[in-house]
Amino acid sequence: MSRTDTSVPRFLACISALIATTASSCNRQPAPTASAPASPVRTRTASERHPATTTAPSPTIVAVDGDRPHTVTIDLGSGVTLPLVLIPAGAFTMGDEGALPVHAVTISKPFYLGRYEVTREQWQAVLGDDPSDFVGEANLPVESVSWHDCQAFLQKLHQLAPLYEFALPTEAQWEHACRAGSPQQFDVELERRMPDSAWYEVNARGTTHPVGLKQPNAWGLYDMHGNVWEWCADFFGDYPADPCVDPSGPPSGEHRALRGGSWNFCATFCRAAARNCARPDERYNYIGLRVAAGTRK
Ligand SMILES: [Ca+2]
Repeated sequence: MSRTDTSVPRFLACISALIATTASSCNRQPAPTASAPASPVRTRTASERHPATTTAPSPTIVAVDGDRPHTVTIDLGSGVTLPLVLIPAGAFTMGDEGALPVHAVTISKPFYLGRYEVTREQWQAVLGDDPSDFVGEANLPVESVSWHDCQAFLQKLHQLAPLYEFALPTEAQWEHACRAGSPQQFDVELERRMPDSAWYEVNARGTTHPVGLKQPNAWGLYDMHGNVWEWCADFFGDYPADPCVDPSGPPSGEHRALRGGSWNFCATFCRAAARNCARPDERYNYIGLRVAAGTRK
């Protein structure tokens, strides 16, 4: 598999990708990178975080639909659950005119993906703390979590539900799930549909919102567009030009990939193909996560 020029430093690659995905009507939001965060937010220390208030959960799988479940719901204890949707295998065209090169991708096997962004109460049920800047409803998406924080969450989640291997989705898995079978390359209708399908800078009123209030996509996933950016597993880097199967990004890098846009970004950043990135130790109140999972063999 060949790749485009990888001699560009990762930091510059990150910046250039953001410039490429920024429409002329939306060029006042700078990139959320180490040197230029996208909004006036801060990274909080552990001592500033909200104290733990939950006891140890007792998770079990509480709902399976059929022999090959379309959805599973994992019990995290204390009445908190984590619904997952089975995403089918399939081929799609990854990227668009703002995220080049457009290339053919095959996802070779089904996987599970969170129906919603991980919420404050789910994070607290698993790890016992609440790092979010925005407090209020328990089903607000968790934010102010680093990529490394997410690994700790996923590791603990696996201990609680050992039938599943939990991970962040790859960028390819995320975009496959976001497109939900749509062949459309550049979503020209996105601006029109955004108020119904996403919390973004036009309607979010400067804050996150409880998950699941907007219309889901064709595969039943909520808030794939907007609310909070979602960490992906991949190092951030240039796309391959050739067709590939189950791509997982470059082997190394300084930044990790982000997808989906957020409450403080405009519509073009919420495209299925739009890319962003941040250093894995950075925490911002517009970055959260969504869980991917496979069945353990
Ligand atoms: Ca989102």
